Amino acid sequence: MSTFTLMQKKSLTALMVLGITLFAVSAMADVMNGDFSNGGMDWTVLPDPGFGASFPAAGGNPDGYALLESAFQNPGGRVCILQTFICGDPDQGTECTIGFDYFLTPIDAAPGSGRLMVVIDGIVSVVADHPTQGWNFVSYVVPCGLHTLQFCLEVDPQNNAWQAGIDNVRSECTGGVPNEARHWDGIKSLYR
Ligand SMILES: [Ca+2]
Repeated sequence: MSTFTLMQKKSLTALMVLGITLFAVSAMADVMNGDFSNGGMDWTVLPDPGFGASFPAAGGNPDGYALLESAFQNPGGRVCILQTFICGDPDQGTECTIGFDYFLTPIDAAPGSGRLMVVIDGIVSVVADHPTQGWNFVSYVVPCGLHTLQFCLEVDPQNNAWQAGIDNVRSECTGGVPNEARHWDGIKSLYR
């Protein structure tokens, strides 16, 4: 289960287009409440002391989002939000694309003392370890099927207050590479 390779893709709009293109063949399951329109429903919060998560109804991309925070004085550690979900049917699809929007902001912190991580089936990937501007997007490709997805804000000990935001968590199990993939550059322009 943990032997596959996580492939990080920075392709922004192309994957959104891919999702739209393949919607008809991948109607099964998905991340629940990935846009946080229902607060923290379907997400489990795992906070260390000095850390917390909340789900503001506004300020996301848009509306509700998950806000992970460390207190200024904290012993070091992390806060994670977690969800287990089924991305499509492993017999019908080859690739599950997991995408999300995020930001990472130092409130009062030493440079490099905080980082946002995504943990997919126990495999850790650092999403950001420096301040970001506005909302950013990233996606990962894993096999279709059952996955455990965590987002964690990890902060070094002592006087480091950071905030990280997560919104629009989504997954899509695709049945292979579509012909449209050859024309992503052309399609992409339609959505700009
Ligand atoms: Ca939202």
